[in-house]
Amino acid sequence: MTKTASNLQIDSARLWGTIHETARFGATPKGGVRRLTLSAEDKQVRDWFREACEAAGLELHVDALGSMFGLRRGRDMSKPPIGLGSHLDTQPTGGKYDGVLGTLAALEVVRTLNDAGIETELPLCVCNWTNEEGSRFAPAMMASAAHVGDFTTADILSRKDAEGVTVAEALEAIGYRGETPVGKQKFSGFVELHIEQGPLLEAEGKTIGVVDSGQGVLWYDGKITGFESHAGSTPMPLRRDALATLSEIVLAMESIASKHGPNAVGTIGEAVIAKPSRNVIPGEIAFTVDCRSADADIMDALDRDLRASVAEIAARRKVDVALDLVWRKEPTHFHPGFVDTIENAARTLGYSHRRITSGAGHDACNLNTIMPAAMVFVPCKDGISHNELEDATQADCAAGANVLMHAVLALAGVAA
Ligand code: HGY
Ligand code: MN
Ligand code: MN
Repeated sequence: MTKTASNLQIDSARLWGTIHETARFGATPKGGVRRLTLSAEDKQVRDWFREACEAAGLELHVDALGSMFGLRRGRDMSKPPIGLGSHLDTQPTGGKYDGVLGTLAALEVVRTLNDAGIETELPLCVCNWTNEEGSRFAPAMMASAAHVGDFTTADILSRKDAEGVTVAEALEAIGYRGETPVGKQKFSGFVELHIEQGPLLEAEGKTIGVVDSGQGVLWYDGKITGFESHAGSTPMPLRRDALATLSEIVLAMESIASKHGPNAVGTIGEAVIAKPSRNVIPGEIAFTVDCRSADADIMDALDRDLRASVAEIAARRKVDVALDLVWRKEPTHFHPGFVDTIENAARTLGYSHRRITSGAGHDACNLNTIMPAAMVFVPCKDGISHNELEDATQADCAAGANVLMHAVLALAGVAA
């Protein structure tokens, strides 16, 4: 029986089931998911996703960076598809919903349209983008960045993880170095569903976030070179202590971000002492910096202030600090027409909603640089994400998937 599109609802239990079925790939004792990109666990979920897409009648292809595309034919195949999806890789302390909700909701939309016998005017393309998280290989949103031309495929294939494994080797190891050239899959636009990863929707009791913008991102690689020496016999004034230096830089980052707040954040998330020993003053440390703001001028100010602070600390402590900007992603302003379409879907479906800026980066932010794109948010418990406690409700996940489906139907059109 062909239901009319207007009263269509996704199958909430089926979506919820897929989220929890795939959470076993990389499940952690604390209830999280550790599924680093291109790992054995990522292969498990990719294999599952491939099978599910093909069972839903999608024509699946994989590009040279492992991104997966499942095409659902439309009546008018002369036009590029509307893309929907997200990512299936997680952080080391990841949860069940970050990226997963958007990717599996895209599959659920297709399953629902199949069940209802609905053909869209434009084709649809369900996507799983490789390495959105940027934890194992930098930068984050790596594959969608290459898709829009911010990086060459060769550059990305040569990126190495902490063990020196390249992206190319990792792709081959799991059998996902595809044939399709990166960027060959064209789109008429892209819509991504994601958990908010922040506290606003829950705090305001809103079910849907209509995402109209996203913060810009600055990523730096840092290296501090001090001087190893004896922890017992080196007088304090003579030390060139790399860890004490980093400690000052961490606190400087915190005060710089607070100074430019509330529209600025700064984090030092990684620090590795080169040759650690309890009774040696640390001489060499590698560290990373992540700064963000929705305002490009504030991003420039964060960069200026951080560099000035690092120079002052280094000079005073007689150490060398190298700070290399390895990635700059400008703030995102999503396509107004797509944003309105999402807002209309939320309103028509009767869900409470508000406009919202994304604090996190997403593949849709990259895609928006070459095509119309926008996002749908749903709340997550206490705004927690990138933490094994990450949680969301079945009702909110279903609401987000319904808004995604009706926005996509409005954008792709329903064949007469
Ligand atoms: O870093 C981010 O914003 C995303 O979670 N990869
Ligand atoms: Mn994500
Ligand atoms: Mn994430």
